[in-house]
Amino acid sequence: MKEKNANKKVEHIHKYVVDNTDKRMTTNDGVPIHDNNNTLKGGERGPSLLEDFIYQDKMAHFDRERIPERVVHARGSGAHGIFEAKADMSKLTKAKFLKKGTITPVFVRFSTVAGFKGSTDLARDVRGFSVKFYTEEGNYDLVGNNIPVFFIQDAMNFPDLVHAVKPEPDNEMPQAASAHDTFWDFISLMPEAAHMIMWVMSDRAIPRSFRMMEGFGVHTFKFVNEEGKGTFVKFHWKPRLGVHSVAWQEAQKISGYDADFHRRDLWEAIDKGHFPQWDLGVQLIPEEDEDKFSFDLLDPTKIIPEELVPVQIIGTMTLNKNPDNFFAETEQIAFDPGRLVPGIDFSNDPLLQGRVFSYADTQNYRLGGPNFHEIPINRPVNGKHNNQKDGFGRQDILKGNTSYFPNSTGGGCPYHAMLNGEKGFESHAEKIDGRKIRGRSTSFADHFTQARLFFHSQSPEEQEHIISAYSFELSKVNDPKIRERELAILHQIDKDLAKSVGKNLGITPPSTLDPLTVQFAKQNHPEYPIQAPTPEVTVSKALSMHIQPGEGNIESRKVAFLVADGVSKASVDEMKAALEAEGAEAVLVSTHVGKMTFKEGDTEEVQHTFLTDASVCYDAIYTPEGDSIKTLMQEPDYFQFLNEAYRHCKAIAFDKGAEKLIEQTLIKKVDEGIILASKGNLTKDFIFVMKGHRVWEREKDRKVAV
Ligand code: HDD
Repeated sequence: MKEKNANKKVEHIHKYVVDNTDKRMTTNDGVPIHDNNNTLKGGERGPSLLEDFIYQDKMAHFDRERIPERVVHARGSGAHGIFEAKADMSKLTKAKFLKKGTITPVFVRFSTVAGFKGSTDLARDVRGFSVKFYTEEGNYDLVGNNIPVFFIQDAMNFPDLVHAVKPEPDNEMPQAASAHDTFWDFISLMPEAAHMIMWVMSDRAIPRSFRMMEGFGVHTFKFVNEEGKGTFVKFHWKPRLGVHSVAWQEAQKISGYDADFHRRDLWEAIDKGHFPQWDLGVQLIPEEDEDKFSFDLLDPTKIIPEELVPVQIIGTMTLNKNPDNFFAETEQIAFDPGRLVPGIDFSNDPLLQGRVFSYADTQNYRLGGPNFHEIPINRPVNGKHNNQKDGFGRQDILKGNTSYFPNSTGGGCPYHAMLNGEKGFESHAEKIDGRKIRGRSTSFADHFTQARLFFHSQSPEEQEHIISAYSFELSKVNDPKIRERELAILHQIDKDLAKSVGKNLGITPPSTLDPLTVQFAKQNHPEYPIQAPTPEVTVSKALSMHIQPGEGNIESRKVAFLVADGVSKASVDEMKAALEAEGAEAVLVSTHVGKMTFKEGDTEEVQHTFLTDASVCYDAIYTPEGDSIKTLMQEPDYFQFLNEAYRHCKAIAFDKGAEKLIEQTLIKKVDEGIILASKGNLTKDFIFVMKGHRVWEREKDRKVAV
């Protein structure tokens, strides 16, 4: 078979793909079904008969169609793709899939964390970024997030964190939201969460698209080379489309217009051939430099600023095929940071060490037992050979009478790699010498320096969004003591930040940490609070998402063309051609679906209307010229489109004759993001502004509230 965009894994699972086209319906045993509408009855109006095995076959399967959703990251979307290694890393790692020029199939799953499986894509939340590499030496899973740090430092706290953020246990509210008492109670008692929370309150937690977010392995891992030498490594995924977000008010509205916004965006992009790409970057730290920094490399609440250790690009991932079946692939894929291949190893990060148990354990439960490795999407492309046998759902038929090792009956097979002079996975032979303790290193006790670094690295507009996010979330908290406790933490990070949030909450921020916060922190660090070490950098450019007009690209961005019958085809076509030349997409939004007639007499089918769509679902807005302008003048929802786009700092273009519509909007100033045909080059200027993602300048004096 040669499927479009096939790779070794896609070919590997092809034998399991079922196509019902032209096939007769059968039971699960292959018995042809004559009538799939009626149960077997005693007489036309009579009772159903127990012997109706065809009904039972159908219903019994249906009754078991749901499996437990993931305890976290339940809501996700996935795609197939390939990873191409592009740099020579052989001095540092023996991982074969990282050998320059090697192409490895991957399956990626993006997710939100807190919401249930059917919750909105646009929740304020961390996004999961999991990649399964089907390498020639087995599956390697890089199970990361779109935020480079984590809430907690030790896996022991993970169930508590998740219980706190999930809907509250008595009334199961709220859904897919952290804005509630139990979450902020936990967070305000866990100062180690301060850094991650700052990221979650930033626009990073409401991405424009899965395709426009970074991914991070979070922990420090290890590369191990042929000689057994280790090098610390942090993994970064850098999206080719740039890192972009929506605004919080947009996120809330998008959830209503299209709760599947991110899922649809990924699916449609791949379907249309806009294959999303990420470069894989690494920060490398020689083992000798482990103690060189003001923070601990093993602490998952810390980044290594890119100014200290630059990110080197070592490969590129391209997602180029949608799954054939959501459940079989995206739902049943089992990720596990404990799946390593030779050349990559864990560090001693206590969060990572704890994860290694949890994932395999949860898959055993969620996927119904120990044979989840045999589900097609989870199978390694290089095959598996061992003496594991039996168990629920076993698929492989193990040949012969031998299922133990050592054996002579099976010729000693499957054999240990070492017996044949080959090499299997060998753990990095790190020297370990310590007492057993339940505790934490003092080097993990500085909780605020990097939260401050993040806040200070943001643009003024990004900082404003962070202030609004804290204000929104804490306003939803009912217990005033919790609000005040969190404000005390903010005061430790940045006094102005605390003051601004405090103003919105009607509280003066306390100047010292709450005694309860200190009491809990002391349980991990008896000497808490410590004197924070001096950081190497206080601002890091890589932490801000903001770019200048013209700086980014507009590939696959969606532009709403606001039209009605009588619109000029020439005006539509010219802008469309210019946008498509840059990879962007024009979508006609009109007063009605169905046939729309152009001024020139041609017609076009329209799928989107002012009723079904809103400007929050688009990146930029264009009003072409034509007789349609008269209709739009009478259309309140047209003005709502413009006002909202203006509020959210988007590029808005008007062709000849359309600019008079501005008078009826809330646009009071024709800034650089309002592009008029009468001033300059309409298409070029529009694209230039779109390339800056938003016209942030506008936030300063915008007075529009829609
Ligand atoms: Fe986790 C799922 C990412 C800490 C326990 N986690 C899960 C997924 C992602 C992450 C992306 C979804 C995988 C998928 O798409 O199927 N988790 C992280 C990151 C963490 C992290 C980046 C910190 C750096 N997780 C973490 C800890 C524990 C877990 C400390 C427990 C000790 N995570 C799980 C889990 C999940 C999971 C319970 C739920 C479903 C699954 O594993 O497959 O095992």
